[in-house]
Amino acid sequence: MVTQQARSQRNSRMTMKGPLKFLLLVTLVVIVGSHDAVKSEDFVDKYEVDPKGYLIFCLCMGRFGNQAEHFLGGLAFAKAVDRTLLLPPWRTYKNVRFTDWFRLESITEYHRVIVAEDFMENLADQVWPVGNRTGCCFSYTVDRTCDLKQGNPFGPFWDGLGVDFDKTENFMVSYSQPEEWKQRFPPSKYPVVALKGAPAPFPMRPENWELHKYLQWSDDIIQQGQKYIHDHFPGQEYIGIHLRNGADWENACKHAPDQPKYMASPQCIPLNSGGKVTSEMCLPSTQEVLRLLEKVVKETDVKVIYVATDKNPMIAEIEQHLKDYQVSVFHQDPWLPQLDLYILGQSVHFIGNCVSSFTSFVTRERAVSNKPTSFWGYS
Ligand code: GFB
Repeated sequence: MVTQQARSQRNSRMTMKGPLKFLLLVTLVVIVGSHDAVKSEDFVDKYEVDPKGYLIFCLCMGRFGNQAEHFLGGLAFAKAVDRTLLLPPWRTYKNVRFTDWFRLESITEYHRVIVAEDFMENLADQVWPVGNRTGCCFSYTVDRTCDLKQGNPFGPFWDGLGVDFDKTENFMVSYSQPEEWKQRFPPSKYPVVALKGAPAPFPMRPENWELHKYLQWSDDIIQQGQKYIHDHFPGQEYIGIHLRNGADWENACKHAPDQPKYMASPQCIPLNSGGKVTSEMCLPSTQEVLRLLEKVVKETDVKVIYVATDKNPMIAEIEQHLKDYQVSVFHQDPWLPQLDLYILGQSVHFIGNCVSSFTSFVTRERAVSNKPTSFWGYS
C-alpha cells in the first residue's frame, strides 16, 4: 500500500530540478556502467555475436515433463561447453516460445541464453547463414543416416524456426565429456551446433535438479494460476495432488514393478539405493490414494484439496472418504497443463506420482524452495 507520506516523498522526488537532477543522472550512469562491468563476463548482449558459439537442440522426446528434464540437462551442458544456449521452443502440437511459459531473466542468472526465435530473426543471417547450416546427430554408428527433420515433432520443430539443414554430421563424443566435445566442435568451424535431440539423459542427472531454481514461471502463467486460486479458494492453504491415471499411464505402469529405475522414479528412489518401483507407486490404487491423502489432511489440518489429473480426479471418492474432515475438493481441466503445475507448486503439501515427470517438475520446484512433497505408494 502506498501511504500518503510515501506519495508526497515520491512527488517531491519527481519535482527535483537543476543541479540535483544532474547529480542523479551522473550517479545513474555510474551505477549502470559498473553493473555492465560486473556482468560482462557471463553475459553477452542479446544481439551481440558470441565468439564462443551457440547451441540448440530439439526438445523432441515425450511431453512437457520429459521436455523439462531434457531442457535442464541441456542447459547444464551448454554451460559445460561454454556456448550460448538458444532457448528452444517447447513442443506441444506446435512450437511454444520458451518465454511464453518461463522468465528469460532468471535463466540468464545461470548462463548466456537467447530465445531461439530471436536468434533466428536477429543473428542467424550473420552467424549461421543459409547454405552453411549443419545439423548433428549423436550416433555410435558412423554411417547411420542423420536426418534432423524426419518425422514429427522433428520436422515441425525446425520448420517453426525456419531452419533447413544444408549438411548433417554424426558424432560420437559423449555428452559427459564436454572438453572432448569442445574439441570436436570448435566455434570457428561450428558457430552454431544444432543437435537432433537434447544433449542430456532422461531421467535427468540428480546433480542438475537444483537448476530448476532458474526455471521460473512467466508472469502470464502466474497470473492465470493465481486467478484460479483467487476465484476458488482465496487465501486458503491447500493440499495439491497429482493423479496420473490415463490409458497411456496404465500401459506404462505394467512394466514398472521391481525396476530399480523407471522413468522419473529417481525423484523418490535414489539411483543405486537398492530401492525398487512398485505398482502402487506407479498406478496407486484408490485405497492408497485415500489412505495417504487422509494422513496428510490429518497431519496438516488443511481443508482444501486441489486435484490435477490427466484422467480421473476421483472427486466423489475423495469427498466421501474425507466427509468427516469438512474438506472442499477442487479440480479443473485447464486449457494448459502448466496451470496445474503452477497450482500444485504453490500448495502447502504436494502428493505426486514418483514415476511421472509431470510430478517431477513440481517436486523439483518445491525442493528448491523447501516445500514438502510425498509420493503415492512410497514410505
Ligand atoms: O508431462 P509428461 O512428460 O509426464 O507427459 P509423464 C504427460 C502429459 O500428460 C503432460 C498430461 O505433459 C500433460 O499434457 N498430464 C499428465 C496432465 N498429468 C496431468 C495433470 O495432472 N494435469 C494436466 N492438465 N495434464 C510420460 C510421457 O508422461 O508418460 C511419455 O512424457 C509417455 O511420452 C509416458 O507417454 C508413458 O512422465 O507423466
